[in-house]
Amino acid sequence: MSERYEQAKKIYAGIGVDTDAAIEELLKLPISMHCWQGDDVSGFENAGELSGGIQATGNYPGKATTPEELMADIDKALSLIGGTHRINLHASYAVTGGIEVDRDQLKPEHFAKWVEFAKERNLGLDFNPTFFSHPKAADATLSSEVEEIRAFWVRHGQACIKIAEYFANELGTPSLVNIWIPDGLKDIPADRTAPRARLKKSLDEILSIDYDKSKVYIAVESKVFGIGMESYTVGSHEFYMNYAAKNGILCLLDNGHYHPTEMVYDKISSMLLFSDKVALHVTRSVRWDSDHVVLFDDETREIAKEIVCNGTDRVLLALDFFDASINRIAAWTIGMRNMQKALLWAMLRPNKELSKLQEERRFTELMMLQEEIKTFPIGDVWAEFCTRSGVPAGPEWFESVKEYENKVLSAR
Ligand code: RNT
Ligand code: ZN
Repeated sequence: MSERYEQAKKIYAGIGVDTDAAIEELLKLPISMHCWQGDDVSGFENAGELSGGIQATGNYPGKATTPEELMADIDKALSLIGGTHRINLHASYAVTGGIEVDRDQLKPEHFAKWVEFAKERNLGLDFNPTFFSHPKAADATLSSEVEEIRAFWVRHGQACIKIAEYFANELGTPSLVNIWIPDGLKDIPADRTAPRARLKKSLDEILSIDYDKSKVYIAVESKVFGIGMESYTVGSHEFYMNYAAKNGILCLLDNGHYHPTEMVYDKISSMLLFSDKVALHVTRSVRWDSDHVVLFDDETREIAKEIVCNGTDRVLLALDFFDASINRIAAWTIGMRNMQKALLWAMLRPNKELSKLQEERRFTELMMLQEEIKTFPIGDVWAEFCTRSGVPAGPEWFESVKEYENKVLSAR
C-alpha cells in the first residue's frame, strides 16, 4: 500500500468513511460496457447508414469492422479498466459467419462467439434488440401501421429475449434486454394515440413468450425526441413508465433523453420507491442527445450518488456513448474509468452523516461539509483501486493505447 493511500485512508477515516470498504465495493460493482462505442454503432450486418435519429460524428481511423477486431479492441479497453465488467451487445452484432440472417431469425447460436468471449473473461452479457439501421425500420417499427412490419419487429423482440436467456444460462448471471425504438414523427401528429396503442400491443406480444423472469430482465427506454422525429416520440417517458409499472418490467433511464433541465439523477429515487430495480444508460448530452463520452462531471457524480445511496444492487448500470472523432478505445476507457471514479466519489462521502444533517435541517453544516470534502484526496484512493485491480492508476495507460493504435489500428 502506498504512503499516499495510507494518508488518504486516515483523512477519510476522520469523517467516518472506510476507504477499504469503498474499494472493495467498487471492485465488485459491474458496469455494462456498450460494444457500440467500438465501431460507431455500425454492427456486422453491413446495413449501411446508421438510422433512427442517432448519430456518431467523426471518422477517427482504425474502427473495428469485424467481430475479431471489435473483440480485440474490447480486450484492450478492459485491460485498462479495473473492477468487474459486463458487455452490452446489440442484435446487429450477431456473428453469423458471413451468412445473412434477418433480425427476426436470430438465434442463440449467432451469439455463441460472444458467449465464448464472455466466458473466457468472466464477463456478464446484456442485450438490445436493434430496431434501427434496417430497411424495415425506415418508417416505424413496433408502432408500425403496417401489420407485416410490426409483426416482424415483434418477432425480433421475442428472438432477443431467447438470446438473452441463453446468455444468462451460459454465464450464470441475469441478462438485461433493453428495448429502444426510434419511432416518431417529424411534424405535428394528427393522432398521437394510434401509434402508442400499437406499441402497447407489440410489447404485450413480445412479453407473452415464455421466459425465465429471474434470468432475463426486460427494460424499456424512452426518449424525448430524435433527429427527424422532433415533434412526437411514440415511446415517451410516460408511456414506458406506465407500461413498465403495469407489466412488472423495468424502466431504463438514459440521461440524454430528457428535457435539458430534467435530470435523471433526480428520478432514480422515485423509480426505486415503486420498482425493485431501475436500469440506466449513462451518457453525456451536449445541447442534444449527442452521446459524448462520459466525464467525471457534476451530472455523472450525482447519478453515482443516487446509485450508491439507493443500493448498487438495485441499479443496472450501463454506459451509452459513441464518439467517432477520437481514439475509440480511449473513449471507452475514459468513460468507464470516469463512471467508476464517480461511484468511488459517491462511496467516499459520509452519506449517512450528510443525510442526518439534511433531516435535522442543519443546512449550513451540510453545505460546509459537502464543499470541504470536494478537495479530499480521492485521487489517492482511486490509485489504490487501480493498483488492486491491476490496471494503470494514472495517465500512463494512454501509452499502451498509443502503442495499440500504432501497431494494430493503423494497420486496418
Ligand atoms: C438512442 C438510445 C439507445 C441507443 C443504443 C445504441 O437514443 O440511447 O440506447 O443509443 O441502443
Ligand atoms: Zn440509451
